[in-house]
Amino acid sequence: ALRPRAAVGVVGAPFSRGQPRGGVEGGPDLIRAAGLLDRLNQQGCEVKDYGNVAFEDVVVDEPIGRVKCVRAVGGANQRLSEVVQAVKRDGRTSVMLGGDHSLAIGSVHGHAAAVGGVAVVWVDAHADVNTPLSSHTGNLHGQPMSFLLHELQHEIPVLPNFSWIKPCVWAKDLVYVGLRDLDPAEHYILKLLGVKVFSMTDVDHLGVARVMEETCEYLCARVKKPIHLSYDIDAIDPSVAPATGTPVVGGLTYREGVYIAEQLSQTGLLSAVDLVEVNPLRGQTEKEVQATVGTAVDLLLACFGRLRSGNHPPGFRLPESP
Ligand code: NNH
Ligand code: MN
Ligand code: MN
Ligand code: MN
Repeated sequence: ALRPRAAVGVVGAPFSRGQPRGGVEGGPDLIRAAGLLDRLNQQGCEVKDYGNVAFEDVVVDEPIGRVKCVRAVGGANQRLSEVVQAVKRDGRTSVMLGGDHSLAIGSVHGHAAAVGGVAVVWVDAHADVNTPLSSHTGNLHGQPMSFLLHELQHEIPVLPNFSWIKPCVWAKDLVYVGLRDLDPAEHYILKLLGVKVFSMTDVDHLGVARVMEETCEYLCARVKKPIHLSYDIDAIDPSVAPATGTPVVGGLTYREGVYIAEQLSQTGLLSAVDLVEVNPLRGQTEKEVQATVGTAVDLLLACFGRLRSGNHPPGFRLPESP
């Protein structure tokens, strides 16, 4: 049987203004240099590189309340949303390489704008659902879900360069996996909205297999919406993926992290993926950086059908005996 090759569109988003630590803008080129595109091609994907999004520099960007770099983050995400929409209109699964997690605003927005409603699986140590008013750090990478959720719109103040954003995710279409560092306001919001959460405690209690079974059942039970996977590398334990801005102990193992990607790939509904917060300047050694980047690549390969039990291409033939 001729299975159509999975079409993938890679978008680099070298942007770091959603948080204070420089270096995360080096993520996209580093993940490409580790061979992501060749390896996706080798495993049967048809890959197009859309290059790195050119973000305008915003020179004057005074904080608004506590929130930092509002205009830069708003403008960058507006551009990113346009590019992700183009990738989806080209009929490809979008792969957005960050950059910090504030970029999920544009990535999810663009995905939803192109395909209609989406479901979101957010794999992260953090919930990133602070509102601009609840955030204590003022970092927008801790807030992207608040701009995307319909149910939170009455909590969102008017911000410069944010007026283009349309909320596009319903709380019932969101699942978190890997949480272990929530702010009180975030915990309150997730309880209030009844969001499905699999914290690290749930991973310990149920095991990752049950967590993913329940995640896929939950998302596939109703109308099957295309899935947007937003993968923050800090979901993975810092012993495996140390080169990231806000490492939190007690994270997913490499195997749990890959299993999550494998299972979401098996749903056939993965329509966009973000891989964010790889920061080469946060590794203590070159080895730590390479371990983090290698993990990021393996997570992405698993998203596109790579199985640890092995794969072979559709018309594979053994060499003929002479
Ligand atoms: N909750 C904190 C904040 O809002 C930390 C967010 N940091 C992250 N998120 N790395 O993934 O600033
Ligand atoms: Mn995050
Ligand atoms: Mn995080
Ligand atoms: Mn806080």
